[in-house]
Order: sequence, then C-alpha cells, then structure tokens
Amino acid sequence: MLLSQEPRREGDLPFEANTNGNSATNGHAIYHDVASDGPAVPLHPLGIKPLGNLYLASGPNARNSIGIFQALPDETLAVLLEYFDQRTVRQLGYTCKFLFALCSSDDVWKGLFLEAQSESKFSFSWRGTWRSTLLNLKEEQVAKVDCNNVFSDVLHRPFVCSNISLGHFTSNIPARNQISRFADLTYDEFASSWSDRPFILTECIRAWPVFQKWTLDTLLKTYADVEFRAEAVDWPFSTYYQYMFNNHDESPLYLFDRKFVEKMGIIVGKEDGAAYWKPDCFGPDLFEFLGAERPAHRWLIIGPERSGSTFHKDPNGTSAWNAVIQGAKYWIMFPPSTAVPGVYVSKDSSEVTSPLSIAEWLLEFHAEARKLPECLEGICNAGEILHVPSGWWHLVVNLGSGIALTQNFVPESHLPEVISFLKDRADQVSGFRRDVNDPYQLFIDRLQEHDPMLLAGALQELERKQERKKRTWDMVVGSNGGEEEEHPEKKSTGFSFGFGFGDDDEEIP
Ligand SMILES: O=C(O)CCC(=O)C(=O)O
Ligand SMILES: [Fe+2]
Repeated sequence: MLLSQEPRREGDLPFEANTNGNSATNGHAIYHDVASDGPAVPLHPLGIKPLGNLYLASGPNARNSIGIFQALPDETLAVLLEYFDQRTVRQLGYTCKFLFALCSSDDVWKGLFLEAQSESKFSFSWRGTWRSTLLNLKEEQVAKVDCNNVFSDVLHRPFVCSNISLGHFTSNIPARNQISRFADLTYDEFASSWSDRPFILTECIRAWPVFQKWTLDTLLKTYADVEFRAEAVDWPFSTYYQYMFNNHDESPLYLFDRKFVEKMGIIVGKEDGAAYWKPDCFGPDLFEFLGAERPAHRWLIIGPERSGSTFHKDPNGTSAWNAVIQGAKYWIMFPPSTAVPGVYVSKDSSEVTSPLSIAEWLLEFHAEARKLPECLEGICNAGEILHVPSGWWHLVVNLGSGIALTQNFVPESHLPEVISFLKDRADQVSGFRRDVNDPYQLFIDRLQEHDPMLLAGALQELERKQERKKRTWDMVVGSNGGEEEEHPEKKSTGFSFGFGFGDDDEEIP
C-alpha cells in the first residue's frame, strides 16, 4: 500500500508553495512510498493522499461527508461519474471536499471533452487541464480547494502514475537484455540473421533530410494550422504543441497520423526533394504488391514525455521499423509466444487486456518482466531506427517530447505469417479500406501475379508447419482414443488447425 508522509505544515500545498518561492523541490514536498523502494512522488496539487495515510491521520475524514454515496467504494464512484454530464459533474464537485476531489479528476473531464468534441467540433484554447479547457477557465478562475483530508488510492494513484520518474525503469538495463545495436545492416544480413530479432541501427537514417529539418519548433512554424489525428481527435498542430508542453495526463494524448504525407505535402522515396526514404536493409515490402489497396502502413508519431504505446503486436503479422527524429524512446520487447507479465491474451488472441496506462504497467510488472530470459530492452535515440519483428510484443514510452516515423512492412522471411494471419484471423485483420472485402484473397492474387514462386514457397512452408504442428499435437494427446473422448473436436483426423503460424504455442494447450 502506498503511504506518504504528512505535509510538514498546514497549507504546504504546491500552489501555495510556488507563490512563496519555496524551491529546493520546485515547491513540491516529496512524498515517499514507504512500503517499497519505489520512486519518490511529489505532493498532490489538491493535497489528496493515498488511503494508507488515513490510518495515521488524526483530523476529519472528508469521505464522512458524502452522504448516501458513502455506500459505494471509490472505484464505483469513479465509474458512476462517467455517466454524468458536464454540468452534473461540475455541480456535484461543489458539494463537499471529497466530491470536489472526485469531480476534479481530469480523466473524467478528458472523457467529457472528447464526448463534446465528437458531438460537435468547437474551437478552444488548451488551458493545461481537460477541465479548464472544456470550461474555458483561466488559471485564476480555477477553484483551489485544500483536500488534504481526502484519502483515496483511486484519486491519488493517477497522480502517482503521471509523476513517476521513467529513468527508474529505463536505466540499468541488464546486459543480457540489451537490444543489439549496429551502425547499419545489409539486406543479406537482415534476411539471413535478423528478420526475427529486434535491433537498433545507429547510422541508417542520419542522411534523411527530415532528420536535419524536423524539430517540434520547425514543425510548429510550418504546420501550425494543419490538423493531425491524435487518438480520437483532429487538432491543429499549434494546439497539440500547447498540449504537449502543458499537461499532467497519466497517459498523454498521442499524435499518431497515417495521412501525414498527404497533409504535409512531403515526398517519400529516393527521389529529388524527398523528405525520407525506406531504409535499404529491410529489403522488399511485399504489401507493395497491393498498391493503393494495401492497409495503413506509415505513421507520423509525436508525443510528450510519458506518452507511448502499451503492449501490443503489430497488425496483420507485419514487421515494422520505428525511426526517432527527435527525442528518445524506451522499448521493452518479447518474442511472440511469451506470456508477458500483466498482459492477458484471449484464447483466439483477439483481445489483449493489460493495465490501462504505461506507468501502471511499469510500476506493477516491469521488475518481473525484466527477469524473463526472453526480455529485450533498449533506448532508441534521435537519429536511430529500431526493428520490430513480426509478432513481437512491445511497449514503448517516450523519454522526452519527440517525433518519430514508423512503417509496417512484409519482408520475404515473414510472408508465411502474414498469409496465415490474413487467412486464419480474418476477424482481426485491420487497416484495410472498407471496400477491400477479402484481404487474404487479394494478397494471394497479387502474389500470384507478381511472384508466383515466392507464393508457392510460402504456402509450402505453411503446409510443413501445419504438418509439424499436427505431429506435435498427436504426440501430446497420444494416439489412443482416451483424449479424444474428452475433446472430440480435437480428433487427429478431420480437425483443422488452420495455418496457425503466428502463435502456435498459444494454440497448443
Ligand atoms: O513509437 C511508438 O509509440 C511505438 C509505435 C508502435 O509500436 C506502432 O506503431 O506499432
Ligand atoms: Fe507497434
């Protein structure tokens, strides 16, 4: 349980400390998680404390004043709030200190803001929090209520998560976990030895013009009015820039735009005036056979410190590269069949459940994950590019504000996985235009048209794999009928495994 020390004196709240210039810690009293050696956490801006502090407190408990709501745990109150409209949340917050603290939760206001924007797009100025932005409140208009008799992990935890020091988790990477680093690789080296392993190339993208030209400030000058997609919203870059440098979100809104080439009017490829090009080492990308019908494949990624991507595998069995133009990213990666601590995958792999925020995963599971022999970790700095092999799990977090470019591709060595994915996981295929009805058949037809030998080889490889898998299964269940009685659907004759290439270990119980 998180326990923090009491404020040293009455009114030792950051907003007051800031005005009197109290500064060794920038006006923030340091709270320590005394139950572990975890990172220090500053005082909550409203003075809210973790529940553990209640047992040391002598004064009143604000929760005693919430009337009928006392019957509900904090978790339920937080969920209940999601059903209320703006006016109700605001007014409920004015009734007492505990409900003020609850109704000030910026997660709730983020939800209200996004809902309002989806109903009708309105113009706004970013004002540091979702609540102030939606209510258009200037700093001096924001109510500041001292909530130091509010004790709640539900309310305190997001604050802890948005203030963790990332360095605590991303430094001291054990030597055996380090992602390999090279200046560059040839395609032959990639194809023969590295298409199944993550690596970082330190020189390969330095010649890209965008590496010299793009910083957040130059992008602001050139593209201030261009709207980019950031999760559920399209914001002018000038607004997103303001948000980046003035937010306290546990999971900051992440700019992830797949139409950036068109929006920015840039050229991609090795031709005059190009902004950047595909690195040679990854070789041909077989989804190029799909032309305009290929699924979404390249993104501009911009985000502040702490933004990033929670654990996932890339879509459709593709591999990817991710190039950092400004900033630095911490990566933690696992091979396809690893059971990653804190990440729960449904039987058909269609659903992945993990802590909502990167910070929460780092706090709860990083130490355990780091001990797994399959774990790989690394920091990809500006001017470097990282390879994500097909099917690998990865979590990525920005260590500072930054810009990156990413592209998904299908190298020859992973063609079987991609064919298998499109065929056997049709319900999980993503990124294709709506009018592409049968991505699997389309890809097979295009491969047949452009490179029939390659297609034949991939299909043979899939058959061999299926045969191996069937043999393994027969060995596991034995050849007598005993098992078949209990699992008639798994009879060795007539039972189809499909290609099941990508995650075979997940499919054999
Ligand atoms: O830069 C990042 O946040 C990682 C992006 C990523 O993993 C992806 O695009 O699939
Ligand atoms: Fe990814």
